[in-house]
Amino acid sequence: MTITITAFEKSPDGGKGLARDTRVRWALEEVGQPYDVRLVSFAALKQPAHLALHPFGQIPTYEEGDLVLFETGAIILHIAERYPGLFPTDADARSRAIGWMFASVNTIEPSILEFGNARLLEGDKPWTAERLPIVKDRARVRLGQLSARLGDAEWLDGDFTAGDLMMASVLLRFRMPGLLDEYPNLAAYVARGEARPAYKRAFAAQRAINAPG
Ligand SMILES: N[C@@H](CCC(=O)N[C@@H](CS)C(=O)NCC(=O)O)C(=O)O
Repeated sequence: MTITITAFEKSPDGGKGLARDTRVRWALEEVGQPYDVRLVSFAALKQPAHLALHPFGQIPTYEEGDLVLFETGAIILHIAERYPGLFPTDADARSRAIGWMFASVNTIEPSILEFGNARLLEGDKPWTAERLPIVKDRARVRLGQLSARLGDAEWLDGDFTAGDLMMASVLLRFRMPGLLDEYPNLAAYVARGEARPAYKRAFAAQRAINAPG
């Protein structure tokens, strides 16, 4: 069955892999599933045709036969359940991997989104200079906790799983403000993710659209 995902016609990050279609591409590359990409403009995201697929008018979406999904956590959970390669066979280990997927989007990602909003959307407000360091420190708390748990391990819980794929994808967002490099083990963890051939293919595919030539 053909898999079709949506991605930005022109990603605001210019192809640095931060747009969330990259994590879906990565998952599909890990499990060896081919996919088509439908590019969507910002205007089209908010039009009825796209809103029928994604109620919040965002990318990525995922279509496979009659199935339509939005939310990268749900999409990657689906891919990991349907195709071998991203979940351990042991049932408990699989549940723990799902736990890390939730942690990535529910515990770690909000802190970098809050920082981004404070810097970009509220950057001109009089309170920004005071608020930014507070928000940045809040992100550091989460990164510090994650760093302590990862320690010297290669991946979060044994072999690479969908939990690592999600976590490394989320952590990439902490690189640009310089936060990731404050935690060398997390920076190395992300680099291990980026070194995977499946990630490289996913990154190259999104980059070819957003930064051709
Ligand atoms: N929680 C959602 C977030 C999706 C999201 O924020 N997508 C961004 C691109 S990475 C988007 O479409 N932004 C445009 C908008 O919100 O108008 C997920 O993980 O899929």
